This record gives sequence, structure tokens and C-alpha cells, in this order.
Amino acid sequence: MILLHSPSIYDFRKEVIMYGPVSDLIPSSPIFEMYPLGFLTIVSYLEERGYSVRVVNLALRMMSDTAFDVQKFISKLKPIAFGIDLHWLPHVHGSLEVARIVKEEHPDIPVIFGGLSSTYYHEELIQYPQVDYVLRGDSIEPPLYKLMQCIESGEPVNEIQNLTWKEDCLVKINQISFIPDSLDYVDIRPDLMIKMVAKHRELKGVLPFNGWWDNPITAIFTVKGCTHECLTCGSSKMACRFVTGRWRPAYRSPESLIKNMLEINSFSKGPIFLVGDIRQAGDSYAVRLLNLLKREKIENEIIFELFDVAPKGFLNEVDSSVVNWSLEISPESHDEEVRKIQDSTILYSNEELEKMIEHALSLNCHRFDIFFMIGLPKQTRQSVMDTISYCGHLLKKHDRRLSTFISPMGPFLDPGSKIFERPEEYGYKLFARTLEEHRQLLTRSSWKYVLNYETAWMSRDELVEATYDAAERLNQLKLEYGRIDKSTWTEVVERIKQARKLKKQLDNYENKIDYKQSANLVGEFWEFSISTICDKQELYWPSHPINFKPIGILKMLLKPK
Ligand code: B12
Ligand code: SF4
Repeated sequence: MILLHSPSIYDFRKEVIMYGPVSDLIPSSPIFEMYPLGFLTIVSYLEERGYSVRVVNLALRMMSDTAFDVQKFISKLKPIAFGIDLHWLPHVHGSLEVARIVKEEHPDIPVIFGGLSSTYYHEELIQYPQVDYVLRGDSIEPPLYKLMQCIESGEPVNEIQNLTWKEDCLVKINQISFIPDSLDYVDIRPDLMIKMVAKHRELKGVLPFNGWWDNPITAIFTVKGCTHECLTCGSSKMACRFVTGRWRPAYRSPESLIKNMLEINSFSKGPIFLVGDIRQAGDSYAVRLLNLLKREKIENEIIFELFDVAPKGFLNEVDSSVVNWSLEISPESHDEEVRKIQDSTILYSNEELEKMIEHALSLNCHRFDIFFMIGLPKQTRQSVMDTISYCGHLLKKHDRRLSTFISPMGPFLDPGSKIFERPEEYGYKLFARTLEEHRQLLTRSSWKYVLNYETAWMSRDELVEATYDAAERLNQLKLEYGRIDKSTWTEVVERIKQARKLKKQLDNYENKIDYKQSANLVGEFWEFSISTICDKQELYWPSHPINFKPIGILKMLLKPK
């Protein structure tokens, strides 16, 4: 099987689009070159059952090599099936185009789609001639294995769980009935990824994002589903019930997490990010995990995500169990009212937040990242600027270990989220609903027109302006409180200035001039969509002189399947 990860927009190398700072707070660039973590569980599950699986990060290969010819590359591949992720909705343009190329080159090789957005839009997605199967749900490894067997043997697929497919031009839909209660049925096997690199002699196609080699952060998922109800989240408690049929979260056992962390530790010194708040599964789960961490003394930086304010006892426990640790939390707004609307299950005040920060920083916490967002219900432009003043307050009060970030919610509101499903009720206006409408939005000239929403409190124009205003002010505060040096400050200032200028140009052009003629602008647009609201480097932990352990890598290469 070959798993292909497409760029968000195909072919971004030729298009003249100002993507905007939609990816400044994640490792990816605006074309979202990071593939889903789920690729790794698919690889493990299928490889352990005899299939050879190759991951090709087409997005990263296209980014790294302007001459990389996707069509030619695809024409040489001959798998039993191609798998393409449409997990994040912003990939709707790229994934459908890559699928079209696959079909053009290999009309007889099936194309399987999967991921959260594929699940939400399965009925529309299957109508595209280049899509043969959609596997729905947040966990699909066993049904995918069965599908591969059926494709190989020619047997009918009508018994396969979670499957949507076409038969004699009719769309057939099986229920999502594979919804595991525990996630321990599959491991993540880094050794298989290392072997994949050796086998295909190709590193770029397997790397998760541009720059990973220098900042080798790895993410480990702890949970699928959530107990929280963030209005804007496509994987909240309610969204999961509606989209993937999951009624309660499923967790990976602490033992499975530790095994995975030890494997990562054996070849990499990079930080390990635990996706999901480990307290969600209950105190005993968190204690079990922390006890295992204490026993294993893993030296990699372990980053814990907090969904709400953690009590002192928990932080003390982390401190006494983990060698190197950091925290991150997303209060979203300084305004407690806005925060309460965004997630009614979270009720913490700024005072409680600050007490927790103080306590964590009095321990050995290496770094505490605080994330805020633009585009929330009841949030005005003034409220965004007040959030930035609050960032200033936090930066002033604490040492360099505390960082604050802000980003716009975008490019799209998540399908399945309460806000997407009932926009008017929450004061939102949607500019796209269907898959095709979103695909078309992605071809607009700038991120202002790509955004699929505006709110009763900020128009699309105001959302964009508020983003640049906030970024400018935060950049200034970071310089003032010693978080960045003068040259980083200057670069961000310059990029914001240019981004504003280009935005104005595009506003003038949008309906009049064929701006796509301006091929010479491609590079410029790209440049002013990366690190405009902060320097991407601020996201990373200091790297080691040598990030990897060659002996560990060698051992993994020699490890039997
Ligand atoms: C961790 C995480 C991230 C990590 C990335 C981790 C990664 N590489 O997967 C970071 C922080 C970088 C991130 C970034 C983004 N994220 Co995010 N992320 C999550 C989070 C919290 C958990 C996802 C997870 O770990 N899943 C577990 C893994 C193992 O499963 P999986 O990857 O989903 O794969 C399974 C299935 O989806 C499916 N599947 C996936 N791909 C394929 C392909 C095929 C062929 C098949 C058959 C099946 C299949 O099978 C897999 C195995 O069972 C979810 C929220 C949540 N609680 O779920 C949001 C979430 C998925 N992200 C979301 C969004 C919007 C984004 C961004 C676009 C935000 C932004 N503007 O920056 C970016 C896009 C990043 C990119 N591609 O470059 C939305 C998606 C909504 C939507 N429908 O589009 C979610 C639901 C919530 C949210 N708003 O954050 N994200
Ligand atoms: S954004 Fe909120 S609802 Fe979504 S996964 Fe995170 S905590 Fe859960």
C-alpha cells in the first residue's frame, strides 16, 4: 500500500495565493505538509500482517524540490492500493487533485480515502470519480486490512466495517461499527519508519514536516475522542458522537505510551509531545503513567498538554517523576466570559491560571507555552488587543520560560463542531458548507477570502486586521521582555508590514485584475505567509548538537518485523 499526503493546495508552487499565518503556531508551513499520526498506526498494523506499506509525503517533496514531478513519480508506483488522507479539511484541494493524477496514471488501482474530513463528507467525497473507497471513523486499521485483502482477492467488500464505496454506480454505506474502546490494539513502530527510509532510500518522503531534522519533535497520541466541548472543535465530545460515532474517549494505556516513548528515546534526543491531557482518563491513569516515567527516567523533554488548570499536587507529581518537562495550555482568551462560551466544561479564572503558572515555574518546568486564539464567539477586535495586553502582563511577571502565542482560527471552522453545525446560534456566518465549496475557497487569492467564516463581532477583514495588529503588538512585547532578540523582532515587523501591503493589493485585485498572471509574486506570497505572526523557531525547544542516536537507529534497522 502507498499512503500519500498531499499539500493543502495543488500545485502551490505555481499558484499565487497569500496563505496567511494559518500555520504559524504549528510546525507545518501553510500548505500543511504534516501527515496524520494515523499513517504510523496504519503502517504498523498492515506491516505486522504482511503488507508492505510506504508513506510518501508528497507535500514535503514538492516543497523541497521545485522540479519534483508528481505525475511522473506517481506513474512509477504500482501498489495494491493507494491511500490518501483527507483528515484536515484544508487538504480538500490537494488530496482530490493527487487522487485525480493517481487515477489518470493507474485507472485500475483503487484509491482509498480516510481521516476526519473524509468521514464527515463521505457521501459527497465518494461521488468524485477518482475516489473508490472511504474508510470512516477515528480508527480504521482492522477494516483497512480487510479491505486490502478483498482488493487483492477480488472478494466482495460489503461486510467491511466503516466503509463507503461505489458499486455499479450506486453508493453503498456500511455503519461505523469499528469504534475501539482501547487504543492498545495497535502500536506505533518507529523502527518500521526507519526501515522504510532505508528501503526506498528516501528521507524527505517520510519526514513529518519541513525542518523536522533540525527540530525532531515527536507527537504521541494518548486518546481519541474528548470529554470537552470546545465550540469550535471538530473532535469535541459532541462532534465525535456525530462524526465518528464515538460516545466516549478511548485511551492508550500508560504501558503502551511508555513503550512508545522508550522506542523514541532509543534513537532520538528530541522532545516528545503527549497529545491530550493525561488527566482526562482519571487520576489513577495519570499516576500510573507518571510512575512509569519515574521508573524509566526518560531524558527527552516531555511536553504535557493541559486542558484546564492543574492542581499543585499534579504538578508536584510531574516534577518528581519526569526528568525534563514542559507544559502547554490554551486559555484561548484572557476574557473569562469568552473562554466560558468557547468551552462550557472549563471554568477557570485568570487568577487560578496564574497561580498554576507560578507554581509550575517554581518547580523544574522548563517551559510553559500559553496559546490564545482569534475568531472566538463574542470576541471583538478590542478584546483581541486586551488579550495581548494580558500576554504582556504574563511576560512581565515571569521569566523566559513562559511564552505566549496567538493565532487566527483558520483557514476553516471544523466541520462537525457546534459552531459549524449551528453557526447562526453562535453569531457566525459560514461562507462554505459542502466539500466542493471548501475546495473552491482554497483557490481564492488570499487567506481573507479563504476563511470559511466571519463572526457577528468581526468581519473577515477585521479578523485579518486584528491578527496583524495583535502580532505586531505581541512581537513588541516579546522584545521588551527579552523573549526575542532585535533581529527576530525586525524580521517579524518587516514580514507583517509586507503581508499588510500584499493584502491591500489583493483586495484591489480580487475582482478586477487577473492577479494569477503575476507569477513573479509566488515567492513573495509564500514568504509573507510564514513566520508573520511570530518566528517559527519560537515553537521549538533548543536542539542538541547531535539530535539522533546512531547506535539506536542501527539496532532498529536490524530489528525483525
Ligand atoms: C494532534 C493534533 C494535531 C497535531 C498534528 C498531529 C498529526 N500529525 O496528526 C498538530 C498540532 C500539528 C495539528 C495541526 C493541525 N490540526 Co490538528 N489535531 C490534533 C488532535 C488534537 C489529535 C489528532 C490525533 O492525534 N489523532 C490520533 C491519530 C492516531 O489518528 P489520526 O491521525 O486521526 O488517524 C486515524 C484516522 O483519522 C484515519 N486516517 C487518517 N488518515 C487516513 C488516511 C487513510 C488513507 C485512511 C484509510 C485513514 C486515515 O485512520 C487513522 C488511524 O486510525 C485533533 C483533535 C482530536 N482530539 O482528535 C486535532 C484536529 C485533527 N486538528 C485539526 C486542525 C484543523 C488542524 C490544523 C489544520 C490547524 C491549523 N490551522 O494549524 C493543523 C493541520 C496540520 C498539518 N497537516 O500540517 C482539526 C481537524 C478538523 C478538520 N476536519 O479539518 C481537529 C479535529 C481539531 C482541532 N481543531 O485542532 N493537529
Ligand atoms: S479543542 Fe477542546 S474539545 Fe477539541 S480536543 Fe482539545 S480540549 Fe477536546
